[in-house]
Amino acid sequence: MKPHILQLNPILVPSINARLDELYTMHRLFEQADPDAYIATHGAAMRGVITGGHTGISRSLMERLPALEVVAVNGVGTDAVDLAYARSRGLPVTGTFGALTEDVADMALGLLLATCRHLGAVDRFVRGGLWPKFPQPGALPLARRVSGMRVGIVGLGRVGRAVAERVGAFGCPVRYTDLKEIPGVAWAFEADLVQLARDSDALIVCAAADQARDLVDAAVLDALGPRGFLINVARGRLVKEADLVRALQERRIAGAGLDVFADEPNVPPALLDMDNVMLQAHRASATEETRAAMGQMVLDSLAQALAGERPAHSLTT
Ligand code: 8YV
Repeated sequence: MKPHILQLNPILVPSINARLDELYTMHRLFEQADPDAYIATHGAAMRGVITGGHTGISRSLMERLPALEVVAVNGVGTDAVDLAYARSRGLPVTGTFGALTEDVADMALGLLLATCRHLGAVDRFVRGGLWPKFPQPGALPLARRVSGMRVGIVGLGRVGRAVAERVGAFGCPVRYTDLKEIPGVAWAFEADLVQLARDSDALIVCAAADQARDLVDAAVLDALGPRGFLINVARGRLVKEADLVRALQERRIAGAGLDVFADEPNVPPALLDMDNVMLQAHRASATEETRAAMGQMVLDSLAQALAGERPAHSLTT
């Protein structure tokens, strides 16, 4: 009999879905009209869970899955999984560590370039037929140069390093902050986030959210200042969203590029009308290449755990 697997989020790679269907009896909770009733009926059979980084899995759902042997996160963020509870049950929680680094760093660069160079606002200007109506050069404000700007990285993990390397190629001096100084890296450490913001033209949030929230607040934004930009490709709750909205409204910072939000898919309405803000829909890892690699890691983790081995990318066991 094929093992039963509960899937909480869709996977968008057909070959991965086909392989899952070949190997397992798949229970796709997101297709069920009444998820709660579905768990009540089928929960006891589930040996594995597949979830997304942002969705994770609650303790209460894990408690309803007594036969569970593995939680495979199709992502790198494990902040939405109750890791302590998983550990107490000896459950491996796996991630797709390393698979999405390059894409997330690319997204950070895309947001930085788009925000500083007004790509979204000018795209709307051209599409809206405004160029022929306002052909004079002064119709659009001057943008800001990315090359050479001082970049502060918040969280020098895999993604933070990949961002630092990329902006290095743009001639940007880089400093970073993290829980502690990381030996052997080329970039200067700054323990104090407010000081890092003061010394940066752009602050790029790349930190894990397991132990942190509201890192970037009004004090940090004021230190970044009216010529500073904030980019976030990590988690929305690392930034105090109300403080960010206010700082943008009052032009206390120059602009923001955001892929993540505190209450996805809801975006603070005030941001929608701002031309100095570039918005994405939590898309940093959403390329065919990366999602295929992530899906393969999910398949590997399930196979290893269900064969009684410790999954290579387990965080908890
Ligand atoms: C993914 C993420 O969008 O890796 C993470 O933690 O949040 C994202 O890269 C998500 O996990 C896809 O399911």
